[in-house]
Amino acid sequence: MTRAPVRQMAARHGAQRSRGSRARPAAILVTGAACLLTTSATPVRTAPASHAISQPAAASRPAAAPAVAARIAPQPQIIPKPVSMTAGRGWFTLTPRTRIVVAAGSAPVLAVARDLAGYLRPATGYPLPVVTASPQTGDIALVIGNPGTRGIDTHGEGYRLDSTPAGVTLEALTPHGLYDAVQTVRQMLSPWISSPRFRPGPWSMPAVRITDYPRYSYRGVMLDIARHYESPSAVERLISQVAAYKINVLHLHLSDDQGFRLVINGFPRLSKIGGQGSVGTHGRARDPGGYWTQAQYRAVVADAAAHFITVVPEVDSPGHDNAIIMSEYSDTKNPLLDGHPRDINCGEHNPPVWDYTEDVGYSALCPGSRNTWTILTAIISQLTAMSPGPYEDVGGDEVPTTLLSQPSYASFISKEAGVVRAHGKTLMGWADIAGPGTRVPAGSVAEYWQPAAGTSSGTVTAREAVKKGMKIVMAPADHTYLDQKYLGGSRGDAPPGLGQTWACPVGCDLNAAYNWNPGSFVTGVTDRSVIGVEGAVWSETLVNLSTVDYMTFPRLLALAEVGWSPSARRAQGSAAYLDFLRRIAAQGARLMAAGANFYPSTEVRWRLAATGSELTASQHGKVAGPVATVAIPGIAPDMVSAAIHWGDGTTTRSGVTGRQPAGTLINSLYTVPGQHTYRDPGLYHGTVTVRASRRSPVTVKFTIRVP
Ligand code: TNX
Repeated sequence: MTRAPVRQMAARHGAQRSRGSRARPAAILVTGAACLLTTSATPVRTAPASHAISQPAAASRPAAAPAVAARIAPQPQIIPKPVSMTAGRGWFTLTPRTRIVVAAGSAPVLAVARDLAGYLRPATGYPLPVVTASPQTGDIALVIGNPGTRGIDTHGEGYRLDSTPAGVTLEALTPHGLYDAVQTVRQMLSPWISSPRFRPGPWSMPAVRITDYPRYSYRGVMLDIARHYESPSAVERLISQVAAYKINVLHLHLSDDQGFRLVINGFPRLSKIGGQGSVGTHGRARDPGGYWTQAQYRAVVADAAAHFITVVPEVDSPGHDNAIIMSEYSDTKNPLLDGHPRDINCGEHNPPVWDYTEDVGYSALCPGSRNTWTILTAIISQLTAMSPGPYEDVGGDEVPTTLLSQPSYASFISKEAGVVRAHGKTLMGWADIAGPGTRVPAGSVAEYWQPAAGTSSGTVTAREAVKKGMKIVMAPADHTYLDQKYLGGSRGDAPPGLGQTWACPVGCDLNAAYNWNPGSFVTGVTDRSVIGVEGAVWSETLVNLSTVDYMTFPRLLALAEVGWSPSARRAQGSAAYLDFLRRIAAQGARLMAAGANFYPSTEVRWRLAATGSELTASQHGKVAGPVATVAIPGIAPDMVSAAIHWGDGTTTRSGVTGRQPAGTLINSLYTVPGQHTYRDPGLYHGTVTVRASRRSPVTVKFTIRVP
């Protein structure tokens, strides 16, 4: 049975701050600006720098600029959009003296403070000591207290962020809330803050008060490491990327027809044999697959936890199980089995055969086989023991009635629900597990995947789930399946050669990911049942982390906002969507600076961002090197130009250099190459103005030391 018919069939059928000691705003601004200006050895001949992101050019403001300091700061471009944001006056600027301060006695808060320091140190080069002390002027303080969200924020992730020129206070009920606040802080700084290497700044964030808490407690990304293997380190990279947008669940799809990715004690064949394939392997020559040891799995779970991300493990059953069947079918000598494990196979082929295509719906474990339950119980008991989160996901999707009748499927799920409960976990699965006849505990979680809205027949599983007292994670494929093409059919072919179209015949770009409401998508399924949303990264066509990133970003940012921010009228052309597009325009540079691959969606007018260099000339005053680094997603280098003002009265023109956007690879950051000879020694302050068509030009400073 092929994929499309099966899916069509399924579709049918502060507490108050106690920091009175801080100085008044303007004083800090004057200090910061003066400090930068006094390093100047020669007169500065520059146009004032401006920055693509709403960040002040602290260094370019004159030393005595109280009028500027008192200006209402521009709103920061944050995703997901905070619940409330009130602009203050002036900016807070990180300096080499900034400390990150926590009150005595809380290890988890200290850990979050260290995370913040870890995020800010590489690009700023500042020491940013984490200290247990009372906050002073210029510090960032992390406080467990009452951010004013108690009662409305039922998930404990609420926080308040107060940024003034005198300092920043993050206050939350829990360390998780503080961690969320830290992610917001990162986005209030220039996008270059996410660079792993030193950038010259300035590091200013607008004065603002943010009060924020999530709409849903479950904001997930699902990664399929079964269709194509991903290493633990690749998954950890993804974890660090998604944590920045307050994603708090990583659902790992560990097993499917083409691969089983985890060592299970007592069943070494599951990984040794089951771990070898991938979609498109064609005899395993091209992609040898792979599997994780249990130590590696634990390490990923711990890494996720350090990012306040809960891992939801999934071993799909009773369908999508060919890798299990192929591994155990002839495991006749296994003392844990009864000598004739071939009775686990209820699939289309007997004996079973490998199928490395994208087909689904041809495999099933037999409900009546003791061996089936021995194997599944071992898997569930080992997975639950290694997974501290509340959920154990049994999959349960897409088993055609030609393989298992509905009663037989229902009794399989009911029995498996008992195994999960016996291991102390909450049952989770695709919404198929809510289907006719299944007995599942109230409070179990159904993940709704049908690309069907309203009352259409595909929506029935979601309503059945509600009737059974289940909670719902909304993942309708036409809004959340991140393996679907961005553009398809008559609208184009992006990305070329990658991605599926079954749920998105003309593609699903940001518009699809953003413009829907999980709480009213299916008639009768409201926020009383919905606990969140998930973006599903199915990997039939995704062969490595770079392609995973390309399909995941920027769409996951839209889902992160749908999952976190308050309900709004989200539709093509709506104020909410236009506002989102403006804010996401600032995220391209951030993703690029962090080294993430992404699709430079044509729905976004990606902002041009640049950062200047600090260079040293030769003894003879000669300098040759990049004077600035430029982020301009999706624009080829020959469309970008720069004018370099060397700070000694001369100006030269330049292009930029770097890798073109190609296939499924975003263009690189570009650099502006410069060559110049200075007559006199000194410290020169130059500026570079970068232009690209239909983008606001950006001017940044650079410095050159001439010995
Ligand atoms: C649906 S719907 C699947 C996966 C595929 C994916 C491809 C559902 C729960 N499963 O098996 O990988 O579509 O888009």
